[in-house]
Amino acid sequence: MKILFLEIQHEREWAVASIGPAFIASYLRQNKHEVAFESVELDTTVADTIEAIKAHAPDLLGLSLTSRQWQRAKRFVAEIRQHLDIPVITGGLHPTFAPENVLESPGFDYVCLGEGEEALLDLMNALEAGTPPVESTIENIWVRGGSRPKLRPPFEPIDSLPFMARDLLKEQHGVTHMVTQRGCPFPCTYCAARKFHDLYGGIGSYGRRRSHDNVLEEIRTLVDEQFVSYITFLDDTFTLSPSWISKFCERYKDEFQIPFSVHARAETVTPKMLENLADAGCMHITYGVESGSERVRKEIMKRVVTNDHLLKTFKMTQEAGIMVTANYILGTPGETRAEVLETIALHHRLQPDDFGYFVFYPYPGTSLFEVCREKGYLPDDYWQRPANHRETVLNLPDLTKEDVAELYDQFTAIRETAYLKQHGQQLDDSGRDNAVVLNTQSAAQG
Ligand code: B12
Ligand code: SF4
Repeated sequence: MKILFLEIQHEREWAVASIGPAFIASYLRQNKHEVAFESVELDTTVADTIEAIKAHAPDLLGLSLTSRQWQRAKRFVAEIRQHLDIPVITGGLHPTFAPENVLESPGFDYVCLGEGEEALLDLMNALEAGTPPVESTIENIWVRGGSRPKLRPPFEPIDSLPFMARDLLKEQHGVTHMVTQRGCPFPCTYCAARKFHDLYGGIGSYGRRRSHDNVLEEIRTLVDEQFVSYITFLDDTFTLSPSWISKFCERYKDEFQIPFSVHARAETVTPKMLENLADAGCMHITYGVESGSERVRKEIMKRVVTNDHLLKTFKMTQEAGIMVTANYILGTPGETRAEVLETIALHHRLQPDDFGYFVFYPYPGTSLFEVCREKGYLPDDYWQRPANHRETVLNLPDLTKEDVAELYDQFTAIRETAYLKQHGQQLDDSGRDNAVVLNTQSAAQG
């Protein structure tokens, strides 16, 4: 049986958008199913997509969706299904935390809640056997018209998952993406990623980390098979466990000389850890700063780190020879204009090598989404609007839309000045999108 994953590009094209499907693909292949990916580029029409689907001749269509991809995916699937009678399943962040909204849209037959490897295999086996589920009897799979399914526990042992199907990813110039863990235990109220922990509450722990042997074996295999120039560790908080990091650094540097980057939380790093990371080849750490106001961080975002701690951590990281990216969020519910200005002030003191700035967007399932809903800050057409990080969708009492736009422009101006200083040339339009020019991923809203 064959599944075709449609990779729905939106706004700008992302170099790698299908980590989840690449994990699933490997697992399905191991179980004798066929998998293909088809990228729906920004200029790809529905008619082009239909032709591409026909050429692949799949038995099932799969889509992995973040909230940003959702609006375009919804339109495409509705139209595709008017022409093709192929069942559609979707999974990933958005369908997991807004399943009812997805299943209300025409064309979607199944939503996968949470991890997809075993659930999709069970569904494909059932479809292949000619017994498609009519109720949500397969754990994690919500059938259109059925009730919410039970969840199976998170996959264990995580080391037994096959390595991602890299042949399906569009990794370029030897830049390789690695995932060594699933889950992040922190309580950040704006974060969609942490909601997986809540989803699995009572069933099993979502937080799992691969063993050093397993991670190093994957890198070894890659190095044997292809040119690897740089590794981007995509884990939400790579520095979660000091003992894991210490052993990893020791073994990694003995075997590889490949530079890499990670995402971290300032509270989780120590001078010794930074020294070890730098020694092993870590070139770049992205920290979520989010706000310059300790009140906003503590009361609204549930992040208790102090500004002093952030300043020390940034200094320590740069002194260890590691470049630093800071990510900021502006326009959270309850934040004032003066507090956003505190973020700008802190940015000037932190002096990161690069930074990303994101207007707060209330992702379904997050605590702050609930706050916005309860307080009436969400627009009436919330579910019809595309998610974005450039302008606020909220009707906030303490910050007007104009305030947020003007403050966002202040960040853009700072960025342009920094960029001109560094490169001596104008930013082109493609470089303006959320300032992800040098930065690949926000630990916060990205
Ligand atoms: C890698 C990553 C990226 C990469 C690739 C993104 C992508 N996948 O599209 C890059 C750098 C390009 C990126 C960019 C952005 N990202 Co990003 N990113 C991540 C990150 C750190 C890891 C995702 C990942 O690969 N996880 C590992 C895999 C194994 O897990 P998974 O994706 O959940 O997949 C499993 C299940 O969900 C399920 N599943 C997934 N898809 C499918 C499909 C089917 C058919 C089935 C059955 C099952 C299934 O099975 C998988 C295996 O078990 C997550 C944080 C996180 N922990 O999820 C944020 C995250 C997904 N990103 C986020 C955001 C906001 C962004 C940006 C908007 C950032 C910005 N501010 O500009 C952009 C836009 C990206 C986009 N395409 O919409 C949010 C999404 C929130 C939401 N509700 O949509 C997250 C959750 C971060 C956060 N803390 O809130 N991102
Ligand atoms: S924002 Fe970062 S540290 Fe906080 S829960 Fe999400 S991934 Fe973890």
